[in-house]
Amino acid sequence: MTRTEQSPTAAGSGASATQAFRASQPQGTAESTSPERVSAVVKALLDGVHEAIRTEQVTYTEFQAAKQWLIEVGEGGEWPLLLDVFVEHAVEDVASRTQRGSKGSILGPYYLPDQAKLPAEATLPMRPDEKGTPLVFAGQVRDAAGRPVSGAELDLWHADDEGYYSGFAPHLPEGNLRGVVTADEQGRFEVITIQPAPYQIPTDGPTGKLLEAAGWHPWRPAHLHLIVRAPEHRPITTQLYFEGGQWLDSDVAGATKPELVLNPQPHGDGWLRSEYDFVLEPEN
Ligand code: MBD
Ligand code: FE
Repeated sequence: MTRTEQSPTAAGSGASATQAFRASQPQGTAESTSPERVSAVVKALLDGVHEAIRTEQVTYTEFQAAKQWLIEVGEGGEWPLLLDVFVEHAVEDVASRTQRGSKGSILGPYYLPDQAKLPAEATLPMRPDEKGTPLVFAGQVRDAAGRPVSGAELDLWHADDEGYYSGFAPHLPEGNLRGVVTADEQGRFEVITIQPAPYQIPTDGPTGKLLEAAGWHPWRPAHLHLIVRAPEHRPITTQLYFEGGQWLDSDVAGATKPELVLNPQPHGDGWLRSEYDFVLEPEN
């Protein structure tokens, strides 16, 4: 076995994230963008780059270092990680302007489709000795008029107690801490899982190298990822954080919102329980 197969290195998770992203993309997305649109967006982007170069009086040495680093981002398969950490929150901001249901947040690089289908009361797939504080996550999905959305789906995924995601860290079983929960007739769900740890950007890859070079910390606060969907409703991609959690005020990915913070309460013998309700708006 090579090192990347045994331990969750940047190269391992980066390559997997690139593969997962490619597999998730419908064909023809780029081809369908009009020349006018490409021209407008790329011009604005380049204007921003040129402006930064002039303002900061960027030197040839710095320009060539940047080129070298960008090549490494591609070679390490870290484009999904880098873009989701530093750019996606602005795209989500634009998308959310037309969103009236529950607040959304960024998808990030570690979503995997087609996970285990689970009933409304379920335990996420986990190892028999899964570490971490047990957490009951319960709530209800309603529509904009306050009616329960029967049979809504919660596609749920999160890191383990060491901050690693299954599918992107070779020591974890496939599908660990991932599942698609179908809510009951009342739109209710109750899921048993464990509280995830904060996530650290791998320090041994180009994204980590940039963070270190800039003196920025590499952390995201602990979070649950969700896509909540139901027929004829606009799906919500979101994340939920934990009250008092470290890095909540300085998420490296800039993806926290005050509405997305859970406040879990003690629930029996060392367990936590948290409730969160979702509101889905009609499609279009
Ligand atoms: C994550 O776990 C994540 O959610 C995002 C957005 C970026 C990097 C790692
Ligand atoms: Fe995440």
